Amino acid sequence: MKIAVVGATGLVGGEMLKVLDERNVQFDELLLVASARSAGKKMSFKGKEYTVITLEEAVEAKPDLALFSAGGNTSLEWAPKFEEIGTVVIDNSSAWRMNDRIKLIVPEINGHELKIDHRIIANPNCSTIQMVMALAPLHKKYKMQRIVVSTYQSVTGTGKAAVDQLMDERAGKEGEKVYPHPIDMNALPHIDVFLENDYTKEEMKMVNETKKIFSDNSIGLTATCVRLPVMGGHSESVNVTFENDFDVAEVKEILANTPGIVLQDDPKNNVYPLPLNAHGKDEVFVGRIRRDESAKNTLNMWIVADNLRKGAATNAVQIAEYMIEHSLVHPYGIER
Ligand code: A2P
Ligand code: 11C
Repeated sequence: MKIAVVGATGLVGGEMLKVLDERNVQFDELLLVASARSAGKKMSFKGKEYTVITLEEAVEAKPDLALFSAGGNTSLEWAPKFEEIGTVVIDNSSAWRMNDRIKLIVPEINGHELKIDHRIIANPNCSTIQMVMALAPLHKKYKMQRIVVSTYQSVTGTGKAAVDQLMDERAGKEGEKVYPHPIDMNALPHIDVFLENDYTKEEMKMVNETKKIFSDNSIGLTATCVRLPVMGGHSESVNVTFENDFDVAEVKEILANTPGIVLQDDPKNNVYPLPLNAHGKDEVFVGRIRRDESAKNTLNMWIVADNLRKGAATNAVQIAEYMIEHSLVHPYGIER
């Protein structure tokens, strides 16, 4: 088994390496891939030194599995080249998510959709993953009709350059600006680009990806996505209306018993999910669970997760594990 991490020098790529190590994913060979700018650079994994290679070199090396997190354009151009040589590509960018022939997977929810002929698999957007993780068990029981979500997103979602902008602003230093406004001491209601309908692409990712993951176009969803000077993870205020009524105590019990979810809901003792506490963790944290007293069958909750972990690297590695466990990767390939 030969695994490539494309974007290995980036924030998500670095987290993918950590998660591969922590979960002790078994492979014989590892390829660390980045742009030509980084080719030749040395990186270490499990005490062994690796030289960063280019995408051209990685295709030559014919990996069995490639975890991509090097931006949408890189994925659009290069995922098909790997697909052609039989590599299973798990892509963290938005490039392939809404393509009809590509599966969009959160293993706990729709891993069963993965089949042997799937070569490019899309990892959903981080803010979508954490929300659907918390909603899936409730949807099963009460059936969701409409979701209103507002996000409070970490700068790590934009990548290394954004973390640098925040730190430079804090230190009073000049530097590269990736946001159109200062981010420190600020809140930007603008994540990814604006679209024709005046929503941002991030907001529409939440709408469209949620429907695709649940295979249900009838779910109504509206989102406002906001960037904050936060590092540990994304937070979300979610207001969800169900077809059937619920009992708040039962909602808490369902969430507490769902693998991958941690219930943190003890307001009297100031216990609720926080990005500082979610940082570096794989779980999705849920709290502030309340009935919306202004609408029928409607619930409010607060969902926090490390966007680089379950929102990106952990979910991608879980997809890889699922594909390996279910013999959906050809380690020694047909026609390779
Ligand atoms: P590099 O470090 O060589 O620029 P982040 O989101 O944290 O900024 O990381 C982006 C990742 O994607 C980095 O590993 C970066 O490599 C990689 N990357 C960006 N553009 C390309 C490209 N054209 N080809 C390959 N890798 C790329
Ligand atoms: C953010 N959610 O926090 C974005 C990052 O579509 O994969 C991931 C962008 C994407 O800015």
